[in-house]
Amino acid sequence: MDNQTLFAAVLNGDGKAVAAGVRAALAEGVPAADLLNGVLIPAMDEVGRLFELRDFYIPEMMAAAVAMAAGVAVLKPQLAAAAGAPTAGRAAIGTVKGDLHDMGKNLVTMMLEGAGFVVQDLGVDVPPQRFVQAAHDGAQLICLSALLTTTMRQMKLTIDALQAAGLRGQVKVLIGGAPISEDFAGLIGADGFAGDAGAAVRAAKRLMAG
Ligand code: B12
Repeated sequence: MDNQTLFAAVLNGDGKAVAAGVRAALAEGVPAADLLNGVLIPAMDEVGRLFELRDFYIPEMMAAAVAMAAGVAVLKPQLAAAAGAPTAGRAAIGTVKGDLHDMGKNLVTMMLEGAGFVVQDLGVDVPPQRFVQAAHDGAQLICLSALLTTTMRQMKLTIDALQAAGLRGQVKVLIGGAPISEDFAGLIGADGFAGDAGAAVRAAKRLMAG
């Protein structure tokens, strides 16, 4: 299956074809990161574009997400192995309150685990107090994901809640998600931002080092 067919299979929400296509490409020696960054993620960007144009509605967007997840599941062992050597560090990650998008978070989780972090995945729609609890429980790195402009402010509320609980000095806060930028991270007082899962690992290591 060529890249175009794989791309189309994600758009069609055909998880079986996506998993088979990814397996075949890996067998041909295509690097896992190329399949992820060159085909699967661009396919989701196209889904977002079609949704904006109202060519796609929620069911199509959902089906494409499930199909992409089927491909990511096949890539998981290789992506994790490529992430690097073990590093000490305990992280907690979640998609902020009001936000149900979890694929970016799951990829970041996978890559952090591959890099040797012990990661507690708090899931989606996570209220600030849940992150505070994770910090109480010993997480050194709090990772926040948001995909909606309307939920970005939950990141600031989470940082405020860590501050109010007296834990802000003990943890580093790393944020990401499609609408998030370095500037926004600076604005709300986060310690770091990363635009993709590979960069998230580099940022996490940098934050743990100092
Ligand atoms: C799939 C999808 C859905 C699926 C989600 C399924 C799931 N299990 O996640 C469903 C159908 C449920 C959905 C629902 C909605 N969605 Co939606 N969705 C998308 C879509 C098409 C893809 C998102 C995705 O998974 N991308 C692939 C992943 C791998 O990329 P990523 O999340 O950006 O993550 C990467 C980086 O950002 C970064 N990263 C992510 N998190 C973190 C965290 C940390 C700590 C770090 C360091 C890095 C990092 O690393 C990741 C890996 O490289 C986007 C369009 C887009 N291009 O983003 C719209 C999009 C995000 N959705 C949108 C909207 C409007 C909605 C709805 C409000 C629609 C509605 N009317 O109901 C609902 C909201 C539901 C809710 N409360 O959350 C809009 C948001 C617009 C805006 N500006 O706010 C978008 C942009 C579509 C569009 N173009 O209009 N959606």
